[in-house]
Amino acid sequence: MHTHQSPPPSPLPKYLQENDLTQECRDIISTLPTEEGWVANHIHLYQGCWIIPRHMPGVLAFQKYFQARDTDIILATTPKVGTTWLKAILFSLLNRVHYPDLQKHPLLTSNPHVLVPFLEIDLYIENQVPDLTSFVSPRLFSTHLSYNSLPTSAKASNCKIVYLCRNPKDTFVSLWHFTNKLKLRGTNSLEEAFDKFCRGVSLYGPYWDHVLSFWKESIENPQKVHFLKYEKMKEQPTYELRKVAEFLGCPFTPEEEAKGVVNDILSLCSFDNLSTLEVNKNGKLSSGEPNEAFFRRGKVGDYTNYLTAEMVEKLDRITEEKFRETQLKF
Ligand code: PAP
Repeated sequence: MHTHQSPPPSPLPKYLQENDLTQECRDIISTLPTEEGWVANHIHLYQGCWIIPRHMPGVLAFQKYFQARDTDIILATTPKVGTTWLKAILFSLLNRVHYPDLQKHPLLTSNPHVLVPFLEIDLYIENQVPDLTSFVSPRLFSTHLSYNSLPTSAKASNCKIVYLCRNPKDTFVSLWHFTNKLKLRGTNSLEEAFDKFCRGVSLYGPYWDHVLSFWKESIENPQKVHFLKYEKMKEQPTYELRKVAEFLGCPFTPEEEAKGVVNDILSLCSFDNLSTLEVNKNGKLSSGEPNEAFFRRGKVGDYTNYLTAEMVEKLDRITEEKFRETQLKF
């Protein structure tokens, strides 16, 4: 007689599971500086970037096996700077010919993270050598790795990188909320999280090193890296979107301008539209994060509701010091 017993349900959502780590990963991790994590138990400093154990196999495989094509487009961000928004915008921009009917657009039924997967967090975690044949040119991917940690082929090829950043105060507040939402028990105190962020110990941080790595490349190689700010996207969305389209070699035609395609894309991808869709209110990513966790307020300056004057001053001071050699201002 067969008794079919299903395995007991895993108590942990997938984004917290670490049991798939290879011995190679465990060996590398055991040599790395370690701190207490924001959601996972631990976070490790790998090649100057703080990474959680679950992402390590994906990071290693991405670095080892990814072969960039000259036509590839990579959205690079540090977490909580508007990645989800830019994924939606880039997907709509690049696929606008395929989906002229906005009532039937894939963004209405799929979260942007599904349409534009992370290389190291989605594709190369699922499979050491993922099958990318379903991606047609131009392939659109995303990454949270800093410029210095990208695979050689991504740096050496002519693939294009759109980099999005956001002021560190809103980024921190957004990260604090997000990680508290993902934690199964308790919350990170604002003060402790703030201390970690200021010391650079945040997901894919230090925040400032991440921004600087892409900023430097965007100055030296503006054909390769297009540097964007969340605040400017909010302030002048049509101007910024036209610039991105030009950078990616797909500028809006006069006919498209006349038809209002620029504004159509921006409306489709707006916070109000995306955050109220059924898929984003109740859906989940395959890794277990609820889609609604990626849509909180979507505003500039929300930090004023959370940070004390001392915290603001401290973060401003660090930012000024770190970005002294640049024209970067927030
Ligand atoms: P990720 O890096 O983990 O993918 P990411 O999308 O960068 O996260 O961060 C989410 C932030 O972008 C949230 O900011 P908040 O906490 O300050 O509110 C989220 O609200 C905001 N966001 C998501 N979608 C949009 C959108 N369409 N327009 C503007 N902001 C958005």
